[in-house]
Amino acid sequence: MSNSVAAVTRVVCFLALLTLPASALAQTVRYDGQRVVRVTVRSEAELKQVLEQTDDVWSHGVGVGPIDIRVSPKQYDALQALGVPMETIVADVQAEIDAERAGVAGLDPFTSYLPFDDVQTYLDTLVALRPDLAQIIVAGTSLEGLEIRGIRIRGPGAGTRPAVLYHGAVHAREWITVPTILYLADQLVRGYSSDTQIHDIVDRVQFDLFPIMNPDGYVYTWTTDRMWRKNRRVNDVGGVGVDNNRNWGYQWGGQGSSGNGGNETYRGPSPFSEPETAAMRDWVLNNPNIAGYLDVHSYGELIMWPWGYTADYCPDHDYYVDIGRAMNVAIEEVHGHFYTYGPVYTTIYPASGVSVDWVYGGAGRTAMTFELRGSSFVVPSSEIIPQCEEIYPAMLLLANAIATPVSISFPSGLPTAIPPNAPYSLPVQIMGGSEAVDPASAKLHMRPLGGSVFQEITLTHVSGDQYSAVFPAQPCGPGLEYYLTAAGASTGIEAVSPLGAPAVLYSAVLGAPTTVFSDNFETNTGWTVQSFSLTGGEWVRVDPNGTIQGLNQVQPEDDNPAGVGTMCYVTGQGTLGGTVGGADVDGGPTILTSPRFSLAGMLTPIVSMYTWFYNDDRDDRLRIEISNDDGQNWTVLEIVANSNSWIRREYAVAAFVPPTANMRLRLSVQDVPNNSITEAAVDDVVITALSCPAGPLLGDMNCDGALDNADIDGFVLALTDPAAYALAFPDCDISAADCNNDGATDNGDIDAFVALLLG
Ligand code: 0X9
Ligand code: ZN
Repeated sequence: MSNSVAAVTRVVCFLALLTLPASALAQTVRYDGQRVVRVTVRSEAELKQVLEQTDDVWSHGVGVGPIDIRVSPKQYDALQALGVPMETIVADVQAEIDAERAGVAGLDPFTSYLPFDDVQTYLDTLVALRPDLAQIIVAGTSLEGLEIRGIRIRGPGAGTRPAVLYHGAVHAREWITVPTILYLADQLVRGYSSDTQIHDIVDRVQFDLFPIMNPDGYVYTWTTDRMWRKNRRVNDVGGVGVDNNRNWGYQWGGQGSSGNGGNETYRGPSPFSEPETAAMRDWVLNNPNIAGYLDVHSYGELIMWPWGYTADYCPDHDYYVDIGRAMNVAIEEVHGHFYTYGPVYTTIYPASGVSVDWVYGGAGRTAMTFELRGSSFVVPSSEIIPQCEEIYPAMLLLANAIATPVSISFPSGLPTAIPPNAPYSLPVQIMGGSEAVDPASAKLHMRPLGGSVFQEITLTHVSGDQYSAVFPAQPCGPGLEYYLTAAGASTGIEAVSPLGAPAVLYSAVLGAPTTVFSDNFETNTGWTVQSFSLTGGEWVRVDPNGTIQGLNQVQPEDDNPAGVGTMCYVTGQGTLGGTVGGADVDGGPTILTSPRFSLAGMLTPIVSMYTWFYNDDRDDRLRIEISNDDGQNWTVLEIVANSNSWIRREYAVAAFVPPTANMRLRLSVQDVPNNSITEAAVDDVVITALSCPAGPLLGDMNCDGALDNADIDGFVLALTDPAAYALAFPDCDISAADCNNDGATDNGDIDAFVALLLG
């Protein structure tokens, strides 16, 4: 068949499909009796056995640990025979697909899923509603000749402005991504005239939104195979489909991509070999005002950023953390769903040739990616609306972040503690971005920790872009929360720091942090070990010998690298050249208990420590507990699951037990039943608290220890003639006159003094 005949046939078939109601489009690939299981893989050897029992890995980060795989009944039986721990995520894939298909109805993208053409029609509908705001954009053409269509939304007015590019359905089967893009478009178009926030962002930012980046794959999931992921390329190396999220040209071909054309993560023959990725690349390059990019996937509830190809942090990691945390909070506020955030490599798995790596590393734009809701690629249509509602504020947040008119930063960092009873000034840098800064607009907003009303304090302009946020004198105590704002001079639009404020805030304690207890385990400070029914792996203080299982470090080779020295406590010293099972915990528990320490009278005591915990089958835990009655009763601080790296943990003691003079900590581990490799370690235990300087008794001007009328003369003298006061009361502290605690001795203290005298 010639190419043109093929094309005509395709069009005819396509038209034939269009005349049918969507629900009549029955996919021809069926998944009867197939299920998706989450298997906990315990070793490299087991991983090989497990992968032999599936044709479709749903989580592409395969390794020791949990993985999701689709299996036939026969494969499921084989897994059961292997005895690997697993749970069923989807009981019947075909039933799930059938239920989804039965629900397909009408043209509303938020009550059920829409086929490719209906998505296009919906975009046309939105454009027709507000042609003054919206237009159809086409990034290019897919391999099979479908348009990659989107919608551009921007308020009136000439001139370029910062833009964002968002798209869904890179992976064809991730249907829930499509309505989230449509929902954003819908909100912006319909809300422009009624919602001032939408009006404002649509005037400032251009939104280029493409619901379906992979049209051929998406159509194929409707006509033939609901579980199709890639595009529809017939590969020269065999197999069908290139993974459009492994085909981008930054560090293409590395870890987490495949050279095998039949593989779900096939990267293609060369970077940007696919028309869909090339079209998106060109869209980014041809629109240099695109400053923010978002690639929407499912599933897993994740917020991610570069890199995918390496575990190293990208240069803008801190900036991404700021946005990621604000998104996490914004999402959780809507329906309580918690989206984990971090770089692709460590948050989901290594992946090379992914879109965000190129858009950030190759084109220099802010690039993020989501994994949406679900425990399957088939998500019930009843979840479309809540999904759209919760991801919408996060989508707006990225647009806001890239379009902030000015930027706020802290050249000396942020304080964790502020000295009490005296004004404190924090250096702030405010730089112009798309606009100059309005210096008078720069403000500090602060409130007592957990308070409800913010006090507004205008920043002092030092010079140029340097400002100073002056916190008024505050009494010693748990502290305060705050955020900063500054506006652009021409529009008055505000930037906030931290992003997402006031839902997200900075905080600081008031007082001098002191170390109550600190142990790096280089010497014996009196920790004790007690074990029950233990056959191996008792807590011991050593310079550890590392042990390895497959690719995983089981016992660390070194003590906590962030601390000093070489020693820490581990559960059984590894034997050099020995097996991993030879020195891990068997039976138990084995319990490590600290010496007694006192937290009596301490403000906001904090316990911190570094722990290591490896458990290959994920069913054992490391328990960290605290006692305030010398070890008679114990309260759990945390139950730690597998996390085989040195991780710093921190606990605000008072949130668990009232601090007393009889505190102890303990860590316990067991492997019961004894069926796994279980190793724990602990290092650098530090306990800090705030101490409040004992100032003079306020108002006690003759320093006789009592507050009475005999203090009046001294008070008057202190206010009117400090030098005379110092002469008359040589042993007393004039700051006792600062009765309103604002750091100054002045007329502002009179009312407070009178109030103190009157009791
Ligand atoms: O493998 C992928 O491409 C992504 N996971 S998915 O299940 N949606 O296929 C993860 C790669 C990086 N993450 C995103 N780009 N969301
Ligand atoms: Zn995906």
